[in-house]
Parts: sequence; structure tokens; C-alpha cells
Amino acid sequence: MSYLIKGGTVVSTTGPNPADVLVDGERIVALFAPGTGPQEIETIDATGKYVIPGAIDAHTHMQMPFGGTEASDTFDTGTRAAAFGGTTTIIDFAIQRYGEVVQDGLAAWHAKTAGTCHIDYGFHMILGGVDDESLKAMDQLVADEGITSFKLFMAYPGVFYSDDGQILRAMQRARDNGAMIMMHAENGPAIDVLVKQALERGETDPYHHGVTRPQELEAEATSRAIWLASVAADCPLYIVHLSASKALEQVAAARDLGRNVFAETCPQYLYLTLEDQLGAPGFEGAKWVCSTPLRSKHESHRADLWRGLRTNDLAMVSTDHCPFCMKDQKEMGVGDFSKIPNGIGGVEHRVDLLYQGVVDGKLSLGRWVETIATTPARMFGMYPRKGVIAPGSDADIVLYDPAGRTRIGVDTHHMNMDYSAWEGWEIAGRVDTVISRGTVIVRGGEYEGRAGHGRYVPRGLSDYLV
Ligand code: DUC
Ligand code: ZN
Ligand code: ZN
Repeated sequence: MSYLIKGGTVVSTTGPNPADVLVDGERIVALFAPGTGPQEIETIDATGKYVIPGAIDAHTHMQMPFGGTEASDTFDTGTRAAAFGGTTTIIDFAIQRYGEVVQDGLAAWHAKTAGTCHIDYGFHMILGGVDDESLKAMDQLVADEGITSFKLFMAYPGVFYSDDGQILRAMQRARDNGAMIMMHAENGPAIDVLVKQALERGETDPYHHGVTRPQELEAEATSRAIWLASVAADCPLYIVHLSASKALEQVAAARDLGRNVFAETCPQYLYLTLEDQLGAPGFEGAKWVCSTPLRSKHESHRADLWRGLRTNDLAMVSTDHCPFCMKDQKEMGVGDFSKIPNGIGGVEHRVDLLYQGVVDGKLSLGRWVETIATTPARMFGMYPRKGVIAPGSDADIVLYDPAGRTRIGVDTHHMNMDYSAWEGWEIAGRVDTVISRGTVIVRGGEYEGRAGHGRYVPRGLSDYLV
């Protein structure tokens, strides 16, 4: 089936441009100057709307077993919520646990996603144990499985933690096979000491989750990862969920030297703070326990992160969507913040929260699209199939209403969470219509999609490597 998206303003990385978009089947086939496309054809009216590439969230954890429980969004509920928010592709983290065969971990993620996803999806692979077997598996995943990025943890000793020797070996392998190493950069052993000392002093509130993960330990790990990647012949390195000014300084310095170092941040670090959210009265702060943690409003983190997005020291924005309900999940940490499952849900809100940055004068329209769609596609080997409105690309398209408003809250969101990290926020802009591979899955805010529509996207190597 063919149709014309008519009367809208296409926004690409270079900015806005009025154009009509012709879709045939699952693909975009042409762009026309306004009114010059085919006449006898079904149309979708985009008057007054921005027409942007479907957004790509390159960092989600649907139904992830973690912290003694499991993230509360399934691939079904989480990808449906993502669709409502204008995201048409996620890259989730398949997990190899310590002692497990990497391919078995991957098979488990394929089993979870088969027939359940509303939008397209790819996988990164978390390596919970770096040894001869998992290093060999990296080559196989890159060559045969369309998995070209591997996450390692410098935090969470005894869970996902890799020591420096393991990290170096995985980086050397990645340098050889072209994969990207994604790093959770926090000094886990040092954090564990601070956590133990805090608990011994009786500091058990959620606020102390943030205090015991100071920015110095994020910056130190970020710097160490950058140096290890340098030793591994400039292995491509991507720092996940960067939250702090001093960590950003490390990335910026490496990038100034032309290194293959990239980083993302997340909406929670751009807007929320240690004092106002983690420090909320009683146990309320548990809603915002995530790692890396929210940072102090008395320091310049948020302004620095927005600037980093403008200067490209921060390449893009992902959510690190890892939702847990307060009831029975976050509550596990009443009286001991270290037992609160780490994670914030936000897969539904990234497009709107970053558009608010445009309205606030912090990002240009083109940079908005670049940080939520085009760069994620290029960073993780999906471009130009995804992340761009161009002939031949998948027809993943969002009609965005800049005159609309979005009110965020537990009563209106679609994520499987019993609270919202953004409760009561009313922000500019609204996702109107969402198209996934040519199929309208959200029309005027109403859902028309289905579980099973989403397909696995095997990925190539990153576009950004030199
Ligand atoms: N951080 C979180 O907050 N949740 C999931 C894993 C992680 O690294
Ligand atoms: Zn992480
Ligand atoms: Zn994560």
C-alpha cells in the first residue's frame, strides 16, 4: 500500500524543511516539494506537524532480572509504551551471566522477544564473564548475529563486574572484530566500601545511594576505560548513562585528541537532581534510585550535559529504561538503600523531554532529531535503514505536534510502573502519529499497533569508527 504524508515539515539533522513523504509498503520511496507528489493517492495530513524519523532508544532493559527482581516492563508492555512516545526501535541488552554460554544468553533474549514486540528491536550483549569462550563468542555474534556492541561493567562486583584485565581483553577483541565496547563506568569496589560505611553509620535513606556513588568514581572509571581502550589500540568505546561533569570532562578530552570515544546521557540526568528527587522525604526517593545516580543541583552537571549534547561530546540520548514498581520492588530497600533495585523507567518520554530542550533553547531542532534518532542509528549500525527520512529507508516516521502538550503521570503513561519519575510534568510538544515500517501504530494519540509487529534488526558496525 502507498500513501503520502502531506503538508508537514520534515526535520533532519540539518534542520526543518517542508516536504511530502511517499511511503510504499514498509519503505520510504520519495520526498517531494510540498504539493508536487502524486495526486491520486491516500494521504496522511501532517499540516502543522514535524515529520521526524522514528526515534531509537539504544539503551533499554525490558524484563531484566536485576537486584533480586525483574524490570517490570515486559517486551510487550515496554515496546508498546515506547511506541506511544514516538520510539520505533529499541536496542535492549541481552545478558550473559557469569558461567553462562554467551549464545545461550542471546537465545533467551530472542525467546523473550519472539512475537511480543510492538516495534523493531536489536540487542547489545552484556558480557557477565570475560574468558576465552566469551571472547570467541564476540566474534561469532559480530559475524553472524548482528550484534556489534558489548557492555561491560566496572561496577556491581559479584554481579556483572569485570576487572581491568578482563576489560582489556574484551577491548582488544573488539578492536580486532570492529565491535563497540559499551562501558558502565563507575568504580564498583570503591562504591561498595562507601556503601558499607554509610550503612554502618545508619545512613539508610535513598539519598545515600547518590552520596555513595560520587562523581569522582564515575570520572575515575571513565578515565580508566578511556586509557584501557587506548592500550587496546584505540578500541571503540561508548560510555553509557554519563551523568556527571567530571566524567564528561574525560570524554571531551579524549574526543579532542580524536579518539574513538563516545558517550550518551539520559533525560533523568538532564532534568532531575540528587536533592529534589533522590532526597525526597521518607522512602519516596527510591523512585529515582538508578546508577549512575542523579547528581547535585548545586553543581553544574545539568548545564554541562546540555552543553555536551550541543558540542557532540555527548553523542546522543538514551533512557536506560529499567523500570521497577514501588510496591514489592523498590520497597525491597526500605531501611537499606543498597537493596533498592536500580533503575528508572522512561522509554515513553524521551522524545518529549528532549523536545522540551528545543523549546527551552538548549538544542536546535536538527540536533533534537540527531540525538534521539539519527546518531543512535549510525552509532549502532542501523543507518540508513533507520534514523533518517530518505528514499530506501524503513518507513519509521513520527508526526510530532509542536503545538501540543504532554502531561506525564502514572494515570496516563503506558509503562508497567505504579509511579512516574516525571509525575505532574507538563511539557511542550506531543507525539501525534507513529508509523513503524509503513504501518500506522499510533494515530492521533490512539493505539493501533500489535504485539508481534516488531522485528529483530541485525546490526552492522558503527558508522563513526576511524
Ligand atoms: N543501572 C541502572 O540503574 N539500572 C540497570 C543497570 C544499570 O546499570
Ligand atoms: Zn549501566
Ligand atoms: Zn542500563
